[in-house]
Amino acid sequence: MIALLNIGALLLVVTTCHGQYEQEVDVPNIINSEYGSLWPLPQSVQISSVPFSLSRNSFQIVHSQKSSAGPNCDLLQNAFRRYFEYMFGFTKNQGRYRSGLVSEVSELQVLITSADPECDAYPSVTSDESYELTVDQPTAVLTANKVWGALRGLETFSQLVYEDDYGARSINKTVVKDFPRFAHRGILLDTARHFLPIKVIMANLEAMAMNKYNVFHWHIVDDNSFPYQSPSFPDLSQKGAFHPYTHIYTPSDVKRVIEFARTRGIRVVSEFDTPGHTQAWGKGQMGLLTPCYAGDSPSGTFGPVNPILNTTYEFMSQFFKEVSAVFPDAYVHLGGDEVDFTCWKSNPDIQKFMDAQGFGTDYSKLESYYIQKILDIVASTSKGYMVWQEVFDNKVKINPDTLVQVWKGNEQKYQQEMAAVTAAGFQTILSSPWYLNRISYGQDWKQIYMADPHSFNGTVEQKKKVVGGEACLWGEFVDATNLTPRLWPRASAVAERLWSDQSVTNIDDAYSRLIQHRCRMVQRGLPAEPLYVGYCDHEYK
Ligand code: CP6
Repeated sequence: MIALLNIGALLLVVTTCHGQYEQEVDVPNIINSEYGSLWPLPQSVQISSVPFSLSRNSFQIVHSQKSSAGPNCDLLQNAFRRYFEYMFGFTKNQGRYRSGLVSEVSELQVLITSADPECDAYPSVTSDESYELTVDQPTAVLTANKVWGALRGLETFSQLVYEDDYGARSINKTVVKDFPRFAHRGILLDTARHFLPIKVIMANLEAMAMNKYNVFHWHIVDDNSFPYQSPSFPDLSQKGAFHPYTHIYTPSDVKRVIEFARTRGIRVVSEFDTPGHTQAWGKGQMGLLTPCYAGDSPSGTFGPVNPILNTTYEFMSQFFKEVSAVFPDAYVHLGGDEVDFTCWKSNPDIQKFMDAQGFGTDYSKLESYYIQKILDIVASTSKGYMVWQEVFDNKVKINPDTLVQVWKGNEQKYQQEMAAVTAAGFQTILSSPWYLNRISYGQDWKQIYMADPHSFNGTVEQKKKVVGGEACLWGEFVDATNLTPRLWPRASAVAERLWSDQSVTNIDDAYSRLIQHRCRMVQRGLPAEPLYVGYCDHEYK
């Protein structure tokens, strides 16, 4: 009898959510992963072939009696509810069919071992996200030092649950020991090229949690609009947003996003990109941008932030003081990318300043002068900072704890850059291979998946400076209508690279797990695009 049940379980895994395929040359060879639908793959997993049943009516997620967290930990209470619904909420025949299995898992006990579970804390780059999970009958146990590991473990537990042909839930006897390979696993969303309603941002934070991402890089303003409502400078959004009331993020919107992210173990790092990419700032802050000249007179157009005026730095001091209070994360992203020197070159006052400073005609020195002052301003608010790679390339003096984001170039170029940044002793995160705003025909997730932040020539010390990576979804061609399918499941490929062990590179195994993971995201309400030909089991269940 037991043997028969085991075979039944194996067959279930085989028939779970894989694609139907025809005889075609480039049709992927679907092997069935021994890891089921787990994504990203945990550091260590043993899934046995022994299945247990789970029933909506009797199963509970509870605090272990030994846990330092209890029912007053809202973060966990809400996570318990969320994951219970993910495990039981989608079946059409809500538990009407009983599993034929004898043994049942009736409880998942969550045990936080550290004296301070960090229930009310904000996640940080040093947060402990490790956890261990043992699934057995009658109780499964999830052990973590902090709530952050418990969140990751709940996601893993929910991914181990599968549905049999009758709609009954099952889970196999399993042991998982897990922790992230990189501490910084981010997604950049751009809310300036198109306004993204906060419900879209939250849906993507939810998707991020399903993929064990932990940083939301909020590229909140840019040339095209300024949707961030600043209490100190209300004109910035009043005049610089696409619409002064509907297309803005009020202080309460920002708070809600930060809290939604926190309860999923996700940091919110805001980016206020200067001195370039600032056209929208100019509308609400007169005199901030450099007037461009046509010959001897101002042309009426404006360039980057004006770096030669005291008023610029007075404004920036006040502005970043506010920002550092609004966003609790220990880091602010200060941009510093793609500064166009044309306007600075045209302006006679700038030229005089360049002469006086002895910068000659090297405008990157002027850029450095500006960035230097901004970095000092932000450092005085006791925040750390992230910058785009140009700031390093232009030899700006940056604090030793600065995080340099590498975004330019092909594989050879970005590997050289990673080597240079880490050789200079700075920490870095990689984005170049993960510009998900770029689309191309075919299965581009494979290249995304194979790129690795450690694939450059460097010492062990240098490799330790790599904190992680970020997938970027720039917004020129993206708004609420197409954001989710453009990002998912391609961002899932990045997620596994950043969470799982470096050796996890089997593309066939990944394909098998990823199509199931993508179906799960669809089932959980996210319109994630298909990887290739096929279907999801839930379509006919
Ligand atoms: N906006 C800002 C952008 C980009 C960058 N900064 C960008 C550049 C090249 C590509 C996509 C986006 N749209 N502020 C560069 C970091 Cl391919």
